[in-house]
Amino acid sequence: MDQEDIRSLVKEEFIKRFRDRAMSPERPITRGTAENPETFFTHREACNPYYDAVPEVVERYLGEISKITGREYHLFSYYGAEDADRIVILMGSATDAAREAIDYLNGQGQKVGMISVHLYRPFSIKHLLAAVPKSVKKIAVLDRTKEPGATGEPLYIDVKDAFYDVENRPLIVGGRYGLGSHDTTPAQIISVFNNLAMPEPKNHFTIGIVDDVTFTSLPEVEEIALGGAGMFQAKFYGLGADGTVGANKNSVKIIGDNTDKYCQAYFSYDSKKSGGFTCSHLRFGDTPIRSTYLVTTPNFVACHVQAYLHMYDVTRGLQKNGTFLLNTIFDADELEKFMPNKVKRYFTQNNITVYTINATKIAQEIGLGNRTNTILQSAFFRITDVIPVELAVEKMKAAIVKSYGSKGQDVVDKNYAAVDRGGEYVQFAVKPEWANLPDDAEKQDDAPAFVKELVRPINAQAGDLLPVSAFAKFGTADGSWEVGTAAYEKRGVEAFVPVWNKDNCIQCNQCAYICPHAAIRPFVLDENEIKGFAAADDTLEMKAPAAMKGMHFRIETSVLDCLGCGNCADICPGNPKLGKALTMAPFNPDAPEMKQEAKNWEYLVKEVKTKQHLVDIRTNVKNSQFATPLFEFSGACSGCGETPYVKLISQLFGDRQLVANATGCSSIYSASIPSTPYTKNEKGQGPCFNNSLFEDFCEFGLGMALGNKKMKERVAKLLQEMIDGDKASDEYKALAAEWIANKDDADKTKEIAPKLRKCIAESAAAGYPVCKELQTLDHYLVKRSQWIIGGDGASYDIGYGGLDHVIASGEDVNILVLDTEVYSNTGGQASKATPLGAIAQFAAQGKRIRKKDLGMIATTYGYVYVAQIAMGADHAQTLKAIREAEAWHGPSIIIAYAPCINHGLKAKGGMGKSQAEEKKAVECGYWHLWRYNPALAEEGKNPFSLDSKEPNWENFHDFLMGEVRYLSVKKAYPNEAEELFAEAQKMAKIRYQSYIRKAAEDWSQE
Ligand SMILES: Cc1ncc(C[n+]2csc(CCOP(=O)(O)OP(=O)(O)O)c2C)c(N)n1
Ligand code: SF4
Ligand code: SF4
Ligand code: SF4
Repeated sequence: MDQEDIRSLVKEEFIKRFRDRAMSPERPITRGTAENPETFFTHREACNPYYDAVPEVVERYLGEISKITGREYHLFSYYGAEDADRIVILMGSATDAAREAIDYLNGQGQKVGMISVHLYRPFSIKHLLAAVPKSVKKIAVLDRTKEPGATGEPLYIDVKDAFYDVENRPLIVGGRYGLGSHDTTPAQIISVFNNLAMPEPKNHFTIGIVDDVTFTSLPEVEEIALGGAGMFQAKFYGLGADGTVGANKNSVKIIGDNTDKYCQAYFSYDSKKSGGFTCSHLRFGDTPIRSTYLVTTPNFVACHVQAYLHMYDVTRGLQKNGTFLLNTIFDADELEKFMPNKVKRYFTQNNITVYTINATKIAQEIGLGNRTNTILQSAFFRITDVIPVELAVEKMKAAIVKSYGSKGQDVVDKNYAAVDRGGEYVQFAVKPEWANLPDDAEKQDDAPAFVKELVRPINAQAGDLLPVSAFAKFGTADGSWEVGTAAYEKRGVEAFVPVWNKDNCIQCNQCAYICPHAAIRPFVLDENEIKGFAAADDTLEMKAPAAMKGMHFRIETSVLDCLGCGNCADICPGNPKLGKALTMAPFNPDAPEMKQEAKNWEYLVKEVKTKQHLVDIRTNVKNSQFATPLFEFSGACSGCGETPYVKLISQLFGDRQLVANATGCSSIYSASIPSTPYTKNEKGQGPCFNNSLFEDFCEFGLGMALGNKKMKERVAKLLQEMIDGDKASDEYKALAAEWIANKDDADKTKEIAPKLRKCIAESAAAGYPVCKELQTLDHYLVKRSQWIIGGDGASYDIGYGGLDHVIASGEDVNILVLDTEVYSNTGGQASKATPLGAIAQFAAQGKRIRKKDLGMIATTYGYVYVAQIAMGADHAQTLKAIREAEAWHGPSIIIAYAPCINHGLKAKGGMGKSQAEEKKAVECGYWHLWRYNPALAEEGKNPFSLDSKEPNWENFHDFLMGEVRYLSVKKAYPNEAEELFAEAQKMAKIRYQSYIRKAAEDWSQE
């Protein structure tokens, strides 16, 4: 419909009436009144006539729209057989899947139909009853929601109510579908009609899942290829950021723009921020495409990553006589050896034509590095012939000029070559003898059942096949998930890994300190442990710290968990004469030396005990890294600036840490099923994480802290009862008194807790009731470290009211603000932390107002510990701030600068320079390091200390030009950009001056 058509439906008079009701001092009214009990109810009912009128009005306008468009719309639209005996009632996108199912069943002589609901509230019983054919005997109402404890879901209850007074009313059942965007296919709708055909259809059913616990699910029906004649369906499996998705978007555009074909594309991803799994679902057809679900029965599958043959069920649903394209570095013989039996069997049984291409090699030959996408796109067009090859080639080349023209002819030519060489695919012979191959034996390892039965199938993209019992079995019904599952992923997706040269290593542990993925660590082996270690000769003898003198030191990388960012090698100081101790080398998981590294890692994490108890891990950066990270291998982007902070906190306080996390990148990389990077130490202790909402994370954490405080008070009360009673020994009474006196001291409680636990257990066993109760509460004995973690969007904007409330509460909580200066998780929208001049979404012309100084606001309370940090700029200041914040027995807030992929680091190595970028940010005055420690005020000292040096302002502009978020302002708005940058620098200076003034305050007279 165009604007004029819409205008013809709108009466100016009504718009005027609406506008006349707007607030205006020219004709004032009062709204938002407080209303007392005697009037509210009566007054509330006065609006009824307006609601009552809505259905008729909407129906009338839908009629008008139908006249204009030729498409018929009603409040309740009927589709299907006029004399249907069974119908479904539902609303939204699944109606299209239902339409396909209905056409299919009616084509087979059944009589089925559907009511799609267009106006849900007000719900017009009259219109519904009029829409249902009189022939209908049975109805299934489908709701895309779950209302635990209700007698049924909302639409189902409405429909039942609608038929309450109807004579000979149909039998009505209800069911749930598609929760959490679970795909709803025609096969699932067919199962609903099958259910209705039963003499006693199941009520309160589910579709699309297997519920083998409460048996709600309907029997599955095999997916059928629907969607009309001539429909071409394709699936492309790729690796996050490998260009597969971009190439497919381009293919759809080419086909859509240059033919009469209808096109559809949908791209699905896992929760990894990069290097994850992608699957592109494409449909092309000669008739409109109504398939509102993923491609389940492709004619064509392209697998761009050969390892996926083993990891995912890439042939699932591939139609008989379909086509499969594989990017592989293997020749036919090698591939035959590599290919799983299951895949071979499928190819033979279903007469699949298989092609292979070595796009990896071709890309390298052309000089495109690992960019295989254009080669594979070209191969797709050539193999499938969806449109004439010449046209496809012409259009792909035109798109290349558009995308890369500005980068020079050389880049254009390389991509042209990629298009031309897409024809270098060969057919791979499928052998008849594969038809009955047995499945390959499953690889055995010592992973726990939770990982084998739940985590791995989900990682293998087969989570939709798991039955309800798989979840129920492991006690996940309340939403809890086992910690430490990320360690079993061993993704091996990076192109480069660091290689350690012991001769150049000065044992500073900085590599481990800054690694965003906890993939590189120092290991300290004693005489026993070194004996079984394969790389024993490749270790260094330790000279310091004293407690480790004579032991053996090794820096080891988990090559299968590293994301190849390069930050470790970048910051490694190495030996001043000999050079760096870490260099990045190409990674091939099948190379013997890499396999050995993986084995070394295995040995070191399993057989070598932590030595962290030998030193005080809080004293300095080096010592901190002897502590085992209790946050490892998260799904964050390679080189993420946020995760090193999260990891460090887990090392320092993880054994007694609680985390209340805001929604954002940190909640996604910290807790996306099935991957949990938070893990536990040798004693089974570790951070306990929970995520509430984007907007209430601080209140959520405060709630945890208050609950914890209450329980500690209860413990203290019970211990006092023990002291006052006559059942415990004097020794135990003394211990209890010591705990009460020190219950907020982390170190002391850690020391007392084991002794006290023993005493409580003994007394409980002796039947002392107070101790029996104490025993249930003894996990509160060690002082907990309460962390509240969120991004700048959560902290500066959406959750700011709560943050302010929580720091004002005076309670002992630690807030970590991961400041990426944008809403990173949703693609980089501007927040109040976005600095003036930066381009972000919603600030497309560069932000025009300055960044909020959240830290300075927090200092105004006086009793809040505040720090601004940037790990890459000052390792020691970061450690000190985190340590002080945690030690402060009141609220603390740490604002941590975190480079992010949304910044577009221009430096060679991109996010591999995220730590270096933090350094530059501080050196040029873009970011400042400071701490406000209220403990100092109590001693009559200035609580504010400015930790970063006088910036080198001349580098400010260069710093901005090193990031796309600023550089693109210059490109888009050349006239205004310099002015904006100058203003940005001015704002940074104003900020800096405010810190200088604060640092100079005299507190001696306070
Ligand atoms: C009330 C609400 N609005 C929007 C969202 C969608 N959302 C989820 S995370 C996020 C951005 C988070 O940004 P930030 O707090 O800066 O954290 P980051 O991702 O940068 O770590 C948004 C907008 C939401 N979850 N809740
Ligand atoms: S390359 Fe990056 S992810 Fe790999 S060990 Fe180094 S810092 Fe960690
Ligand atoms: S950063 Fe370099 S020198 Fe320091 S411990 Fe790591 S490898 Fe050794
Ligand atoms: S903060 Fe940025 S770099 Fe880190 S995971 Fe999120 S998007 Fe990636």
